[in-house]
Amino acid sequence: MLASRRKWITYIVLSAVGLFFYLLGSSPDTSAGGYSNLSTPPEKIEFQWEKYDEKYPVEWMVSLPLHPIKKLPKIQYGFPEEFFKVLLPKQKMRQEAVKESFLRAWKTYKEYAWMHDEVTPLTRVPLDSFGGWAATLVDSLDTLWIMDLKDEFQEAVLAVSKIDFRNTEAKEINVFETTIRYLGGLLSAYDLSGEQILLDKATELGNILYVAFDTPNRMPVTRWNIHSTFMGLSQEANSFCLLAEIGSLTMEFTRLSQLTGDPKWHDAVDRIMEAFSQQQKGTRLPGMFPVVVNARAKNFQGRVDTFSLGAMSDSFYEYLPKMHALLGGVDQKYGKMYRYAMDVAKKHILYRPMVPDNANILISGKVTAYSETDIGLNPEGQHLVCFAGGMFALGSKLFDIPEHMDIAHMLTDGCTWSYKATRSGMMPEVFHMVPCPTKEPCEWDEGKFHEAVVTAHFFDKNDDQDNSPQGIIDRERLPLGIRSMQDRRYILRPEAIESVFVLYRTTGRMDLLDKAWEMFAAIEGVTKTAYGNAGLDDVTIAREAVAAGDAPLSDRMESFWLAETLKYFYLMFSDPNLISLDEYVLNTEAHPFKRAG
Ligand code: DMJ
Repeated sequence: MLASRRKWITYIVLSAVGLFFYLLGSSPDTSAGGYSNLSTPPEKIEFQWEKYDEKYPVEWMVSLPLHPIKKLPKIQYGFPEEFFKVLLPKQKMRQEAVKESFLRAWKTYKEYAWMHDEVTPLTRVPLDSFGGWAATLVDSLDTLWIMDLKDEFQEAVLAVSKIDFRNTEAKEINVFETTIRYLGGLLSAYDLSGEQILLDKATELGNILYVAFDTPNRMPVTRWNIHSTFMGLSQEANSFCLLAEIGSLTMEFTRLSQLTGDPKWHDAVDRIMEAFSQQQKGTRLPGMFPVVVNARAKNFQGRVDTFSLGAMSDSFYEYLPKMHALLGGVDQKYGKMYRYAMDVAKKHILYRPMVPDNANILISGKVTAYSETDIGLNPEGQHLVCFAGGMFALGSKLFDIPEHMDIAHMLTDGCTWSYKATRSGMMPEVFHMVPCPTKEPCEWDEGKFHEAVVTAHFFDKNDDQDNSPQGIIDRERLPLGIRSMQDRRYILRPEAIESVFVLYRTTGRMDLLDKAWEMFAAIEGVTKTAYGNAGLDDVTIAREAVAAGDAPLSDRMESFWLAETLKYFYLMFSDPNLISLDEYVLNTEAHPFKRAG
């Protein structure tokens, strides 16, 4: 009794903390815009990093590991000749449809928001949501190259040369978003094209971002008030810091060091990862880290004891195997940390949901660790966590863990199941299911599902409504298997197609081609506007309503639609040798970096 009261209190406190961060706009779920100062009056500053006097210079630097210790295992499936003759040509039309969608958005961006961060897909208005450095332009560079839009690419490169990263009207810089979208975009476009200006710009931005690491313990300020730094005020890392924001700067900073030969960026992020690796055993859920950590105290072991592979944590785990690949396996800590973390995630975070078709799927949830032995599962599902299938597939190949490939299949199928389950054919941002008692399959039990639906909607009870299970299911338009939806939007996110793509490239599972096409057709069918694609506010709206022009669309098209979602769809239907995973490793914004070795 006491324990369950304690759980409720903890749940309420954690929800309040979550809400606090959400309202602050501090979730790495970037739908809120990434900058919390959109409404504050703009103040133009020019940050002259060349004249910046470091307050806490490093005394020694870790050198950049250059040569792979051994050849890493092959990642991609060996597609047979027959595939190239028969199946691949059939994908051409699909690929063209994806390219057409990209071009529609790109043209609107060019015409109405060139050099701004985004263009709004309904009203065609420019929006500066990420520092005003032309986020869509930089984020899309490599997609232009990959889609063989070389003229548009050259025009964009010319425009990149005019971006001045020393100027921003934003008061606060989100270092993580700036790193994955801008730095990642520039580095990848350089890796693909060899255009020197792209590396020069990446270096300019890297030098500015390096100043965020000038703190007493060399942990970076992740929500960075660039104005006060410029005014000469000293800075400290944040004491409430999201795991993903501090723990996934590694790939971009390391790639910059690899390409320039200057080890300082790699050194900066290696210090963070060394600290994580030393503290991995000491958390409430040893092996994993809480979603909020204290960078100011360099304490990564606990603040809020919620653990997840999803929002606020995601790319921290994603970057462990990817760093192993990027460094050619030279640094052993990444593999070690990954295996440890995934053993724990497998045991506690992944769950099998009870579904009407008894599909063989897994969902990645959330847990709260009350103590090392009292660990409570929150059977949540998120679009953001759908990257995990791809991560398990990559990790399975890189570290030779065959069992992880089974998990990769089940997690990815869990996401495609969730797409198919809704009336629009798209997965909601956040929802809850009913977990089976174990990870073994369990039979569908309608009574149990109804009970879960009623409990989940206990606080929404209203005497004027039908509060029976069926009444709630009808009113909320709940698909069977989903007991509640906390966030009904689909905001053009990439994670599900990302896993479908990685799983397809690693296993050659051919049914994924049709699955991917179904997903694309659903998304394009509902979110397409004359000027691009717009996020959908409610995925439970039937396609017929949408066809009648009744889709509740929101006037936002984040840069990841062009940088990630459309790129993954395009690569899905392309020759598997285009951006082979044996040659490239993609950052969390889908920017391919050349692998060592
Ligand atoms: C992207 O910017 C990145 O994939 C990030 O890691 C998480 N979310 C968005 C897209 O959903």
